[in-house]
Amino acid sequence: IDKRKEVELRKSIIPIRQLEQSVLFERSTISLAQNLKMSDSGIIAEHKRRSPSKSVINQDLNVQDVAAGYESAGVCGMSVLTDGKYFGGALDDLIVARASCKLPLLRKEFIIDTYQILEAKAYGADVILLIAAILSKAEIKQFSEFAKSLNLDVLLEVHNEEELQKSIMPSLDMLGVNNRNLKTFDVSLETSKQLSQLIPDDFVKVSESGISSVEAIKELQPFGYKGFLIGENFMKTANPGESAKRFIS
Ligand code: IGP
Repeated sequence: IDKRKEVELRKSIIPIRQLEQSVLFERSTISLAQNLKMSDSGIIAEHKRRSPSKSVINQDLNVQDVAAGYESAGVCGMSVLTDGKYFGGALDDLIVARASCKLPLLRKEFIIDTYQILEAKAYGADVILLIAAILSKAEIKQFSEFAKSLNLDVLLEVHNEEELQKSIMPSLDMLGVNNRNLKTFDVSLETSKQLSQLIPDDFVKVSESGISSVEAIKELQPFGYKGFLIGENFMKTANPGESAKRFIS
């Protein structure tokens, strides 16, 4: 099932009005960008059951335990994959995470419609991800301004200079550089290092994917990175919270 079809089906089941009337829609959001600015560790810890590159990572854990574990480890925020097809996630994972911790939550999703941003808010997210590789400049502008109007933070993800240049605009809070090449699935921290100088200082810089050691973080910090999005390295262990704790001094 493709994303467009999925979104249209969801809309037909839960209309926009209903999302807007949900309890969590009224909640005051927490800013991940602000958290990252004040933090030393900058860890954004992800819940991810599987991925296209790795297939199964961990199917045995409760989102509840993972969220509570990340929170007690002292991470800055949590990312929750809600895509089912490629990552085995669901919107309900977001609700469960919301009920289990007070961390700012990122809805990790392929956002192609404002409806998904309303859903993010209604299911307890504080932050949305926008992926430059799948959006036009006009869409990035429309979606990020819409998210800001709902008091959600926006993390914009890029893989290369071209995506970065088309994306820089004031309605973004954080710029994320994905170290994973979408075509080959190769990861290289060099991507973050090379693109860092092109990101204006008014955005919080986040390095995403393939981070598997504290040394990697130490290596990226001099390039201005404040946030580090880590999934697999924590999720492949039996206790992701404990694993995250080792990254925080
Ligand atoms: C986490 P890793 O290598 O630590 O598991 O990566 C995160 O960066 C990755 O899941 C991710 C992602 C995405 C997933 C980055 N951008 C976009 C889905 C969609």
